[in-house]
Amino acid sequence: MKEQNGYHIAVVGATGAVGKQMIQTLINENFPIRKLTLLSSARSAGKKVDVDGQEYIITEAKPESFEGVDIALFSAGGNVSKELGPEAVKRGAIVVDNTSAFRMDPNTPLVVPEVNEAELHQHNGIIANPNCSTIQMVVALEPIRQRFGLKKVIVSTYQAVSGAGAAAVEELMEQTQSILNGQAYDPKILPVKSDKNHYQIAFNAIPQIDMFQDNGYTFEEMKMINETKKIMDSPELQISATCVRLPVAVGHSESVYFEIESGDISANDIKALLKDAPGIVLQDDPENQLYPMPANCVGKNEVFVGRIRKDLDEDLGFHMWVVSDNLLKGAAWNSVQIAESLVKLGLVK
Ligand code: NAP
Ligand code: 12T
Repeated sequence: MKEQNGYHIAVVGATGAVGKQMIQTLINENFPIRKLTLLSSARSAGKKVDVDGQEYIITEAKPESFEGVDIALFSAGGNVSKELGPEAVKRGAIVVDNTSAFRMDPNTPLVVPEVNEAELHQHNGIIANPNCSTIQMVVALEPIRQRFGLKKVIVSTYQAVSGAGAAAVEELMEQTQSILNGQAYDPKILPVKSDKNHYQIAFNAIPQIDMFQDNGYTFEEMKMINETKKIMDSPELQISATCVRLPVAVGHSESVYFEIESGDISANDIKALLKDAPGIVLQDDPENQLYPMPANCVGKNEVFVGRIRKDLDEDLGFHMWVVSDNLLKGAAWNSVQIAESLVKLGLVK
């Protein structure tokens, strides 16, 4: 990366699973960077990292870290965003926040550029990046909603451990090895590090992502429900979710049932629509066993859709399978895409 005219970018949580992908995505997308500031907690401060052949030193994130920063990409947990996000804004930066801290704040745009890029004009310094599972689902549903209307959605997810951070990926790897070697293991991270109990993830499926809420849904399920309504500006949408963790390192999969408002249409009509929709790759050819799988989506920015079928009983109902790299479109790429949109729309000073 050359010093050039461009923007001063800060990455908060630069040593994490998402932060590392943010740095890589900025480089891959050739984002115009004049200066790059890499921030973490005191634990990683002083650590050296290589970015495109240049050495950078990680520093501890503090209010003063944002002096002169144009765009700050936050991915260090909700508490860090709540504390330092406003400090960055105070110093003139635009914050793109990957945590759930501001997503449901009515004054904060919640943006997936393929769906609601224009919301960026309403920002007050902070723009929220939606939950990973929500992002890939709304990219696939929005073209359908626009053409046929959307009445109801029922989604079940099959989520990768990298969504829960670098330590969760390490736990899956080490636990798998221990089990194969016949050794004892002691789950410490999944399903949720701060919750009471921890369970085996290797060779298992855990129907808990994030903490349980009083209504019996997990917070991840409620994020999918509430964020989808906000992004699609559809408060009346009927939607429910079940979120499940699988022993997959990267790539979330989703089985999505949806009912359109009206239209005498076939599965082929949905396929034709999604084939040309922004950010989507259609992989749907049962005869040749073509369908999306996480292992084939790792490292790709797009949302992959397949297995599109009409429901056998409900005339307005359809099923589809949606897969994407949760660290890219689900997090780093969507954030960098928001930064690109901000530049394109002239919203960065
Ligand atoms: P991770 O691998 O555990 O990394 C956490 C990062 O945050 C590390 O860089 C860590 O730095 C930094 N950090 C922790 N406490 C900090 C503090 N007090 N001040 C400054 N930096 C601090 O986690 P991850 O998977 O990258 O996720 C990070 C956050 O992103 C999550 O908490 C979540 O809110 C959000 N996230 C969003 C999505 C989404 O759906 N869009 C997906 C995944 C994650 P050290 O190296 O110093 O510990
Ligand atoms: N706990 O919406 O554990 O910030 O996979 C995303 C993913 C929080 C979030 C996970 C999480 C978020 C997870």
